[in-house]
Amino acid sequence: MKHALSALAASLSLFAAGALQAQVVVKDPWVRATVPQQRAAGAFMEIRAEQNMRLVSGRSPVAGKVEIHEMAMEGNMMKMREIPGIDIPQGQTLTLKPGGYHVMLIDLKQPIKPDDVVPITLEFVGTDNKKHTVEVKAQGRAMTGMPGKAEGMSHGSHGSHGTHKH
Ligand SMILES: [Cu+2]
Repeated sequence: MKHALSALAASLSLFAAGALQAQVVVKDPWVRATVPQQRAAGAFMEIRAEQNMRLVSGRSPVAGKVEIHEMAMEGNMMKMREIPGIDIPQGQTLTLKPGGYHVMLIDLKQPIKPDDVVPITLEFVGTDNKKHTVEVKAQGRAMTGMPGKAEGMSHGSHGSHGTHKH
């Protein structure tokens, strides 16, 4: 009995240590506010990994599905496409931003308005093959007031994505 109790105490303190030491830290998550008829929206953020991590999937209560996308040149057009995951080396920060990697919320169940709080669950896999789940609350942001070169890359060429816009 004594052994069982000390084993329990040991596993509890291990658990506490794991919980305190975040292996992935997400900063400044936001989702582009939608325009009428738009059924998908890009989510952007900074992700810092304290150990080697791979972002592999996501989910959100506001979206039918969540994909990981990248923007890439196809011929002379900028297009986005789904990718299986993004590796983040230990100690590095991956920036998801317009014109680059992003998390795509698809089949939106409701419009996303500026200042909406959009919960997104991100799933990472570490080198130990363990899943790490991070809950973020992304803030809705309107397209206006978002200056930057990325904005100039028209997403009108998103043929395969229908009404998809970033
Ligand atoms: Cu996308």
